[in-house]
Amino acid sequence: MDYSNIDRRSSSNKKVVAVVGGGLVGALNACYFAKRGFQVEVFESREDIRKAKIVKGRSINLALSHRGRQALKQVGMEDKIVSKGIPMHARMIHSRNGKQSAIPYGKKGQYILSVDRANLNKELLSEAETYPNTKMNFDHKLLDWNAETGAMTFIGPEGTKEEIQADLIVGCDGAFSAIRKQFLRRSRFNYSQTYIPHGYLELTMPPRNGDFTMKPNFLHIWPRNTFMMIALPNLDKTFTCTLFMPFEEFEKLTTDDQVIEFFEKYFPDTIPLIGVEALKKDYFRLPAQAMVSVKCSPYHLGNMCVLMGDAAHAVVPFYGQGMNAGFEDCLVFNEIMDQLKEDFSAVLPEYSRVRVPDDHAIADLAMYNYVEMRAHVNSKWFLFRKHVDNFLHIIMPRTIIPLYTMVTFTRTRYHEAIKRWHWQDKVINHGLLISATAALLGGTYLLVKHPPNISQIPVDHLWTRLQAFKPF
Ligand code: FAD
Ligand code: EGU
Repeated sequence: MDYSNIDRRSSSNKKVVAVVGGGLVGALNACYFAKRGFQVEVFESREDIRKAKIVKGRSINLALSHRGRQALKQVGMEDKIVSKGIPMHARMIHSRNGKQSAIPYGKKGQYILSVDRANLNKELLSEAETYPNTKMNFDHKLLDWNAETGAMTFIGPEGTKEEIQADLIVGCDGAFSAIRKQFLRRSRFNYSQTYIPHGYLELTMPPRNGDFTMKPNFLHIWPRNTFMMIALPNLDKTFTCTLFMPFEEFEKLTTDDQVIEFFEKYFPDTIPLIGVEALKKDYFRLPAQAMVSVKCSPYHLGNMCVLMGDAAHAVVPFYGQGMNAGFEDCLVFNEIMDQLKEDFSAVLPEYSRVRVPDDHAIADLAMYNYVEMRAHVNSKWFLFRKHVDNFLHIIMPRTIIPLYTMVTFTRTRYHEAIKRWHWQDKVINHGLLISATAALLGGTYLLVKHPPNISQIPVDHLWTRLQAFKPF
């Protein structure tokens, strides 16, 4: 443990920071503020998940990539989390006929990790608790807060109301943030939310003979346009499959037989792996969950409140970046705290100025990818696009960098990744135009220089030749 920062600052720094929400981003933020020596109070509406018997919540596992790892590293948590993650070096594309094709994410060392959400959350909460200046308040649900005074009202474990005051409120209370409600009443606060027509459902693929039933070090994908399934490996040798499908379609499948029929049509190779009986049971265990995209700005209110993670920007999961972006929020805020010497009245507006364009950019990218996948991504198209991307990168490694590479394996600011992507598109289109023009000119030159003697070929022969030339 590195307490050097605290020792240096704690004597002068006794400000109280209230972190509202003890989910992934809240728990990480608690570590960041505790490391700086603040008096940290975490308020979480649920009970302590480390003691809970059943943990309900969203997605069982998540893809952790570079941005998230960098943010964990800063509080000394990277190795601990990575050691319990399962590397995924490539995607495995499953075609309808059962064929599997692997497409690497990049070079050897470039992989993403499948991590268990509950474990990640527990480890971060425990890490935050190792700082003596952190206090955890579970079973504390924020009801409301006063944006004039900063006073927060919580419902405590016995149903009693508690009033609490802090110097800084950090809203990490997720996509339906209660902290954000006060922002909505302010002038010049922008807000938009969009529910996509798709829902998601999680299914478990059990191990067989104590081992994984599919190759573990891959992100398995079944792209079927409107329907899509993704599977990530778990340490217990199961896979968690996430089925994405329009709610309309979920509603059509009401009986066991319809479910099996549907899987036989679209995901036949998964039936024996999940098991017919398990599939029938799992499918109806929970209703399909909704996905929402939330954008807002600014992320701060005066010099006393700031939003991070899903509370600031819920994104659809089609880039595997929601948590990674939320973790990077903490890292960026920390960098600005260094630059501006922890002066909240300067740090908060600067954080909004720097971070809003990037979080909006990843929200847009995730939504764009959702539309793209739904519109025309079957397994052939997916394979083709990734091969083209990789090919262009190999022939022009410094000019063309695939978008997912910038997003997943670098800390290139999200909005700059988009800019660069548009620029690369232009370069590619110019390249194509130049090649086409050169081919046309070259071809014309050769024809002029060596004209074929058409008069010697019978007309009907020419016609059959022309017919044989079918470009489509
Ligand atoms: P949350 O995890 O929602 O945590 C918010 C916390 O606040 C909760 O603990 C909640 O109990 C608490 N809370 C809420 N209201 C109150 C209140 N009033 N008072 C007190 N506490 C409160 N991201 C990735 O990076 N990679 C992936 O592969 C990935 N896959 C995903 C797959 C799916 C299907 C989904 C839906 C999301 C996925 N995400 C992924 C996104 C990721 O789950 C979120 O971005 C991440 O959980 C955000 O963390 P958070 O802490 O901001 O919010
Ligand atoms: C969705 C749900 C493949 C976990 C986007 C790729 C995701 C994840 C992709 C979920 C896809 C889609 C990328 C990663 C990742 C790909 C990515 C999506 C993890 C563009 C637990 N996406 N996801 N892109 O490139 O950059 O492999 O639930 F199918 S990881 Cl939708 Cl890298």
